[in-house]
Amino acid sequence: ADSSPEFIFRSKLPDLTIPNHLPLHTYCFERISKFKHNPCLINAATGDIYTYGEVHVTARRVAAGFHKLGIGKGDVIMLLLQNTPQFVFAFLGASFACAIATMANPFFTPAEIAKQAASSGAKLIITQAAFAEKVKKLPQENQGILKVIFIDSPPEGGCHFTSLTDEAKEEEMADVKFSPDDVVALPYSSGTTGLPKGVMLTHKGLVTSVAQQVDGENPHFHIRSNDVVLCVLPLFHIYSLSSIVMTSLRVGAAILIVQKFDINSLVALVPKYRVTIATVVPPIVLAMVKSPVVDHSDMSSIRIVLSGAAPLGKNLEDAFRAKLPHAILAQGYGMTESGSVLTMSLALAREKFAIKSGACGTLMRNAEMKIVNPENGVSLSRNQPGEIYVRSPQMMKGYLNDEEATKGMIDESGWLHTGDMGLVDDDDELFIVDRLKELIKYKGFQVAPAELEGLLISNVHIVDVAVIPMKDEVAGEVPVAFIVRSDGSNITEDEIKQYISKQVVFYKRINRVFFVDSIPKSPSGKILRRQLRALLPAS
Ligand code: AYL
Repeated sequence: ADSSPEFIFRSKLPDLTIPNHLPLHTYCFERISKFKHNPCLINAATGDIYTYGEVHVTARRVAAGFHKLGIGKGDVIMLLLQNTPQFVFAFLGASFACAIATMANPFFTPAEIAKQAASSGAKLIITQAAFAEKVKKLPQENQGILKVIFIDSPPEGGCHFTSLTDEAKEEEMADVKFSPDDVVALPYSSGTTGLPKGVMLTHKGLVTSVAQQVDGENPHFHIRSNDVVLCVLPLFHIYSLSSIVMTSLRVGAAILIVQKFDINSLVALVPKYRVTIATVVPPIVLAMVKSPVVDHSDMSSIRIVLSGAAPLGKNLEDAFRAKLPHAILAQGYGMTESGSVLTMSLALAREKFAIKSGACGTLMRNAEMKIVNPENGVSLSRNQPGEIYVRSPQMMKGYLNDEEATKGMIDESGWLHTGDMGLVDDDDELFIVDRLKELIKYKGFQVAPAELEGLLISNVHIVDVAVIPMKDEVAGEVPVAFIVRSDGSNITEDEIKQYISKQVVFYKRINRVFFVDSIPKSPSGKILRRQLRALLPAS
């Protein structure tokens, strides 16, 4: 591979100067004087509206409140929240305080939450009364946790979010020494293999990612200050945080915060708030296509529907375009480790390009991409599928406390190996054709096979196991298990499913169980997942 030529792909748009020496919050609010009185956050659940000025002050007060609690530079705050304005206040507050926000799914089981709290070294947890039971024992079990704060009614003796903001003044923020390489966000992702790991995203990386999307003369993702952007995707996922919240903040758009996807409430919210940009995942595109209520609703305000985080089939894209012809349907592709978005459709640019159905977009500016033959490492030219490698300043600094996993992901020359298979066509559009890595995507949510395999193997009735994805029309993929039962055991499919569902969040539940005599493995003991995939019933 050393002597063969390298084919390095770049954006079709010119590179831009990115002010990535700035802290994330400074960058996001850089132009706030232009839209201080404009709506920034709209809470769909209550109708409350917070202007840019209000969000800015509140975030600074939260930072001051953190300081009063002894939370400062490099300390980790765990956000265990559904989509709420307080999520944004706390995330930005952490940035102002030079602290780190780790985001977890509030629907996680107590065990899943405890794992992330311990792994991230969280000192503070910010959550809702609805999840109080799940975190009740945490401060006793995990001595590092100083406090649990509730954004709504705290349980007896609990602490309310307003205690952070009410008693603190902006001026009381700590004077911290900031470096662009400081970590600001710590989402969890299993990457190409193994268990979920803390992904260290820096101020520099996230500023770069937002700038790649919305900055410059001809922004790749042209959001305007008069846009109303739907935020129904969970804020604990980097897709939502980056491509909805941070991009909107930078340009002064309004963010409509919605807690839960439901097609009936969506079709009511769109005309009510004149939503212009709907950032979604493929199952929402499917629901919009299938649901008859969409036909009878006023969707005319929507100018962009952005789908990402999981594959969107060409047929579904075409069906959607036929149904909502006035809207631009575009795709974004990225991963948590790559500091979110890597490619985005250029139909979203200020000066639009024509795009093809099924494409995942074109590489962002200030980044490099290679397509590599996974068998021999040879760099491939156009129209040939191979593993997607990327190199750019928005990538993660590494996995928290896991140098080995970091090395497995980013090679010595700085290329991040995505574990996705794709090709770049003659028009610079990327098509994802397959996934090499273990990862299962249920409606865009990550399911790590290693996590389920670990739980299953600890069951005495099971001697060997492999978990792989199976295609599913609604979820995209669901996890299924191949199980080798221990001698004499007749544990059933249902018992295995129940054993897992007690321990994990809903989307990690095992959908089917296949009993086998052995799990196919390579000489080095790696599960041959492809062979197992071939055994699945045809869908
Ligand atoms: P993670 N098509 C096919 N597969 C995709 C796509 C897509 N458009 N987007 C993501 N994936 C898969 O870390 C792919 O296997 O981040 C990728 O490696 O939860 C994996 O999902 C990464 O999963 C955006 C648009 C961020 C997308 C994202 C990616 C968030 C998903 C910002 O604007």
